[in-house]
This record gives sequence, C-alpha cells and structure tokens, in this order.
Amino acid sequence: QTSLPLVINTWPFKNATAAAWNTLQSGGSVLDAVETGCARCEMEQCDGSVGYGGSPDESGETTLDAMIMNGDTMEVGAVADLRRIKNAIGVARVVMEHTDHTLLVGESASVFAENMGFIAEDLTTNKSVNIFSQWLKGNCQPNYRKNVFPDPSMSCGPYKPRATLKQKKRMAQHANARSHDTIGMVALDQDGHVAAGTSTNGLTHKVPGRVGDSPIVGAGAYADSSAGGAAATGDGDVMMRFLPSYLAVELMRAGADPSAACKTAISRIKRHYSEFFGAIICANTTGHYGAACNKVPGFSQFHYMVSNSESNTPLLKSVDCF
Ligand code: SD4
Repeated sequence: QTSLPLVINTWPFKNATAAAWNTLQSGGSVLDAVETGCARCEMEQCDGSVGYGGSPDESGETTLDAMIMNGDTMEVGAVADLRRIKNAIGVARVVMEHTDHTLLVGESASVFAENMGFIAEDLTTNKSVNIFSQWLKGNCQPNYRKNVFPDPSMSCGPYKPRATLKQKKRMAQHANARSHDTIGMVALDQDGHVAAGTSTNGLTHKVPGRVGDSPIVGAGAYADSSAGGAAATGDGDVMMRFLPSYLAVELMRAGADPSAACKTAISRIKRHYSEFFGAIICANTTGHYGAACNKVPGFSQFHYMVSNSESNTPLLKSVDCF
C-alpha cells in the first residue's frame, strides 16, 4: 500500500512543508515543491540557519549552500559558498536546468546568478553583525580551526599552528554546540517521481570558503525515483565523508525499510565519530518514511515534518536518537 504524494523535511520548518505540499496539490512537480519549500525557509530565515543574515563566517559574511536533485533524470544543480544572493535553491535549480554543470561555487556562482537575473543583495543583517562582533570581542576564538590560536597582538588572526590544552577544550565544545539547522527536503508525487534538495547558511564562524555537506550530492541529499530520497542535517564536515543520503537510498533500494536505512546511515558515521551531531530523513517510493539521529548531550530527539494524504496540515514527527 502506498502513501503518496509525500513531502518530508528536516526540523519543524512547518511553513516550508506547507509551501511544498501546496505546490504539489496545485499541480506543481516534485522539483517545484522542493524548490518552493526550501525557498520559503530562505525567506523566513528558518532558525537563523537557512538563508541570509545567519552563520557569519570568520570575516562576518553570510554565504549559502544549496542543491536540488531530480530523481527521474539524476540531474543535479548546486551552489556552494554563494554570496549576495538570497535564493540559493533557486540558483541551484538554474544551474541544473540552464547548464551542463552540477556545482558552481563562490564568487563565480554569484556572478552566474546575477547574470541569470537574480538580485544581488547584502546578506548581512543586524543579527549577523552582532554574532560577528561578539566573536571579535571574544578574541576570535577559532570555532573550526584545529591546533591553532589567534595571534594575541592582533584583533583577529592570523592564526598560528599551535594550540594550548585550554583552547583545544574550547574548540571541542564549539564543535558539539548545535548552531545550525539546514532544511533538507524530499518530495514524491502520486506517480512516484522523487526530488530532493537542501538549503543552508552553513556554520557560524566557519573558515571563509568552507563548504558543508548540503550542496554535495549523496551527502546533503539524494534522490532516485527507482528507490527513494534522503536528506541529512548536522555537522556537515563530518557527515559528508560518509555520503549518508546516498547510503540510505541504496539501502532502501536493497529492501531496507526507511527507518532502518536512516539508522544504518547514522551508525556508519558513529563508528568513527561517536560524538557527531546529525540526523537524516528518508522516504521510499511507496511513500513510507523514516528518520534517525545520533544521540549526543543536548540532542536526544530529532523533529521533522511530514505532509501526506493523511492530513491537510503538516504533521510534526519526532524520532529518538540512538
Ligand atoms: C552544514 N549540514 O553546513 C550543514 C549544517 C546543518 O543542521 O545541517 N545543520 O554542515
């Protein structure tokens, strides 16, 4: 028995789910649904970790990562380290539909977007300026650099390759802090077409140029209309080393039920990084879905949203981390 159509996304980003669901209901494709849903979060700045004005990097700038995947054709469009453009998932879709490329990055991705008609805007807000200036006041303690410390005679950087024990401890704490919530979404229609996508502003105080898992195919998301779709959220630097979305989809193809597939994808990472922060959602071609997350201090339950024919409004779901 099938339970289609279906929209599922990470975190309780209910308006994004509703936007995607309404798109499907009004005849839009699964790609339209994923794009509209993720774009909704970009405009609403979901949790401060999607869209403009969040997660300033070490130079104070907000940069965006996004991807979209068509599970029928296996086409992908993605952008990483995108600057000045708010609608990252929109640019990702244009990369997919108007180029033969998969991933555009940095300044060149922004110039591409501008050329394709996207408006260039400052992605900084009062909030992101505040986050950045607090960090400057705190002596620019590195969040994501290892075995370095800022030159004490400078207000910020250059970073020197050495770390005191105290700094190492502080870095470990930062790495565990949950300061990021990407939207990852999978949509399936009545006929079994699958699409998946992500959008995020990454990590606060990341090293400029850092790209997370979200725009990486098979890491942040994956879709294959002959097996299903998946999307991940969490510590992308670690998670992208394991292609968890690809793994979950392949396990479902081999017959695993979605919850088991998600759990195995998380377990694979846990073997090497027991303390990583992360979660994954997935759905198979019959519209059955599941989720899993890694239990760490302060993160014992993961919330996500589902819309399907069972309800007119998005349903808040949760899974206990293990
Ligand atoms: C990243 N995976 O850039 C994203 C952040 C995230 O929940 O998903 N946070 O690493």
